[in-house]
Amino acid sequence: MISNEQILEFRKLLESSERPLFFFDDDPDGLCSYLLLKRFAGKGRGVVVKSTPVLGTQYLRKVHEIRPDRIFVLDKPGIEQDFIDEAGVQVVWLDHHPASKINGAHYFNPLLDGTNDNRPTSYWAYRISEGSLWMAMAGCIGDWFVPEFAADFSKKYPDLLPRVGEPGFVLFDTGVGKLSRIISSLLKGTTTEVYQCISALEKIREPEEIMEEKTPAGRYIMKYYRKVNKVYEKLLQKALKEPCDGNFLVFTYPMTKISLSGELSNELLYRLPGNLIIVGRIKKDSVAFSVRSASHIIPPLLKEALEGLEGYGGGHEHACGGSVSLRDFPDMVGRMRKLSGRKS
Ligand SMILES: [Mn+2]
Repeated sequence: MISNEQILEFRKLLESSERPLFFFDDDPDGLCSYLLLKRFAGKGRGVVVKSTPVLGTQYLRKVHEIRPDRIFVLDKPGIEQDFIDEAGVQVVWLDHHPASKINGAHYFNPLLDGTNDNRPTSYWAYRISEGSLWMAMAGCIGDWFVPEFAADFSKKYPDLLPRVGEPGFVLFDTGVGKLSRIISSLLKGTTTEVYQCISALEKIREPEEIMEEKTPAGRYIMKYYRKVNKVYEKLLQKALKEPCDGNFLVFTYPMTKISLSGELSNELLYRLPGNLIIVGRIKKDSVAFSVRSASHIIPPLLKEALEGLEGYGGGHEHACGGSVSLRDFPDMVGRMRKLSGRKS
């Protein structure tokens, strides 16, 4: 876990920064963490790190342009050592992915103490900021996690969460789950679109502005969500018709402008329980994929399935992602099927 002392320490690091720069992951957990911490700090710039799990040296350009006095990295599974060495200012890293070895960063990760506490980044950002409950809730449920403050949330917003339940139920069958999926949709699109959506989201004080389209920012967000959701629904309906034997489901779709693999695999896992789910987005010569399973610890399986193949992957126990060459994708799927103890 991250101790109370560390929470206070993080707060001080935020308060004593004049020009904080936040790099964050492109999902609701990453985005909500950023919004909570930025609102707490009352200043700062945010840069969304898309399409790579590791914050690399290509982002130093942003550091040189924005000239921060401290860098905060939120919900990214990795940072390149060269990025830290060349950033020129202190790097503070808040994350909950398997802990990595890194030098020179001020590293906050609940897994560092050897426990299996992998509560989401937005959970810790909420503890640090004591900010909006709804934003913390949307971030946590986006990462398939129901925090202990869900009960408070349900009391405050009964329409958005009539009762506390399983993560899948909350994410796909309640209002706050929809709110989280709306926030997720804002990160799909071109860089310009994404930053316009984020700045609209920064104006929101209460969820009803979005859910009931009560303010211009809320209407803007809903309009964007509906556009993304149209593409998503089409893919979901197709995936649900895919033959599956109750154990293993593979669904691939051609490169669209937006990646929806993470969201699709989550919903398929919920709608078709018991399956190991692989969703792949076919690019020119590679496949970007998501793997989900409620009953398997995925990272070791995935590591073995990728051995000798041209690809990489990793993530959480029950949710992983990665990329593999188009040529090797069928091999990887075949091995996953075998390794997961399923019929081949
Ligand atoms: Mn996360």
